[in-house]
Amino acid sequence: APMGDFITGLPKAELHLHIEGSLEPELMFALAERNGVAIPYANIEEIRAAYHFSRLQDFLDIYYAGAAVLLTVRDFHDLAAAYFDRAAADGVVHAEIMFDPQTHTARGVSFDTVITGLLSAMEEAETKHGMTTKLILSFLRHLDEADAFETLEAARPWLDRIAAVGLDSSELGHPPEKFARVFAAARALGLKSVAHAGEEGPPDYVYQALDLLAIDRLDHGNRSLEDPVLVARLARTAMTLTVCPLSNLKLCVVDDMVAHPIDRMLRAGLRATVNSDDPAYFGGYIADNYRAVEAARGLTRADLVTLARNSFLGSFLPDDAVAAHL
Ligand code: ES4
Ligand code: ZN
Repeated sequence: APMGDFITGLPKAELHLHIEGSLEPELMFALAERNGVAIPYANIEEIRAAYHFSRLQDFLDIYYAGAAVLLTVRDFHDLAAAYFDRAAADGVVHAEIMFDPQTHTARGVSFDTVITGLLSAMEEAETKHGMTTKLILSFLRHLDEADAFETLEAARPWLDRIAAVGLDSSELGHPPEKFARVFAAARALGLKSVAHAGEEGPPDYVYQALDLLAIDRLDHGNRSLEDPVLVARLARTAMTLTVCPLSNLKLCVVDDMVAHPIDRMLRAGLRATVNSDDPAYFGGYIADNYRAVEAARGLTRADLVTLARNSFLGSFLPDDAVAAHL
């Protein structure tokens, strides 16, 4: 398909990717065997068959259970290496990947084990694929503020290799304000910040992420469209939105891909980007996400170029590196 080749060949940055969400059923099964960890599936087909969700929490329950097979430095390396190989094949030349340290420290896997494996795969990807990479430490918002502060403390020896903090997991009932002090502490340490907001949560959560967390980038942000004043502010401030179309479909943030708002976001002047979120769970990597909205919404080549351009503008690369990609 000519448009598919155009999309794959378009150099792009991935800005919204949970590395734990890139754990494919094949690797989950292999790691379960390698580590002697029991998983509630008899085979790979059963794993795939479990991936039907009607809301964010349905997915999160399965995603946290799947992560239980990740134990060693090598496991985290293999997980991330598989993602970088797949992303490179989709034309990703820069990737900013999120990880959820608390998912692992809660199971007795140390912060250092997790980050050592991820960093080694990042270094390898830079050499093997000529791509650049950055790491984002994401706090789990269903846990309390003290747990997030402990996680930030565990990150202290690694701060020169962490670009930003993030905020993910169950959005409803866990507003950004809960983490205002942690984000202020992270900013004081020189970290940038992102937060999931407006995925299931209301526009008020997006205002909180802007005003109380001072985020540099907004993950999802779909429900901002319900508030024209908020849309105007996001456009005026050139806030990057990391939109994830296949995730939106699987988690019922949109009812149908033909109703996806990606082109409305662009027409409203928003700096929207397309990303894969949890590709092993949502049915595709970044080029699949571009193709899905291109097909459903009739995006033009100029729109696709704008989306890819926005991904570099919204990245945490230094200005000269961004300019080299435009
Ligand atoms: C996530 Cl799609 C999504 N939303 C919130 N938290 C997450 N963690 C992993 N994927
Ligand atoms: Zn996400």
